[in-house]
Amino acid sequence: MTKKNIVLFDMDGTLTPARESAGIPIAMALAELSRHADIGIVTGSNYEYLQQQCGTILNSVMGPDLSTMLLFPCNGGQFYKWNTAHWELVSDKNMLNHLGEKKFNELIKACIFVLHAALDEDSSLPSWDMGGHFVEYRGPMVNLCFPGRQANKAQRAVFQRIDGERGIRNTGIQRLQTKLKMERIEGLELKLGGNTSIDIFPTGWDKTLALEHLNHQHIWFVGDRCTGDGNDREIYEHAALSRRGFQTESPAQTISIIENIIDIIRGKQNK
Ligand code: M1P
Repeated sequence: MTKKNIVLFDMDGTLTPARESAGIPIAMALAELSRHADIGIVTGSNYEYLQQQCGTILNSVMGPDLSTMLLFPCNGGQFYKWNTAHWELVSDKNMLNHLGEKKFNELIKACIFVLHAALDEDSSLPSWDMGGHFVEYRGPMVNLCFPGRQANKAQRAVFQRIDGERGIRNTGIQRLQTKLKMERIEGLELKLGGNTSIDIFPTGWDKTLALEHLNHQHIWFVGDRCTGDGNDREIYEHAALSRRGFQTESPAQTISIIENIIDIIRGKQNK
């Protein structure tokens, strides 16, 4: 039987440090939570990153019962359920089909243009070390990553510092918007999902996509980027309408929020 409550979590900055692995304390907190509610992970990242970063939660005896868990990579554009011994892909949105091949190709060209423009900006711009794989098509979204998806931790840190000083990604978003307008490509959202990249997806394909797959009575959400242009904002606002939205600053704070949610759910169950 479906539980009444599901608690959805963002991944980077909420369950794990950005692009790093989850710790044992958060896995144990989720194990306790799974006795009271179903659990979902809703991230802008793809399935491979989710498995990589959440190994401690998903593959350890200390983690939650997997039958209580749902995975929503790519903002919920993909949906995975635990099926006895493996994660089964239940639904997968396709941005290429949605846009059509011609517009999709123009979008990829625009991404490459923006990357070039950032690097050519001016000769005084300090360059960042670069890995490969700068434009990643994930099915439900495209990710444009300035230091490259294969950049290592040190390379990402250098880019993050320069981006903080010069607003490379914000300028990238403005340039991309102008280019897309020139090509008459409408209906796309551009978001600073993580720390080094821009997520690009059709309007409405934000994290609220996950809600389409849920029939729980109470939906809770915990994320770290819940305001302004943050990629948790839309789903946070949905949960906050019924006072079930929580903003966190770190995985350590998320553990306290989980304890609080368990208390609230248990309090209601005992009434
Ligand atoms: O935190 C979610 C984001 O994680 C990565 O961002 P970055 O590598 O730029 O820090 C990406 O997977 C991004 O798509 C995702 O939204």
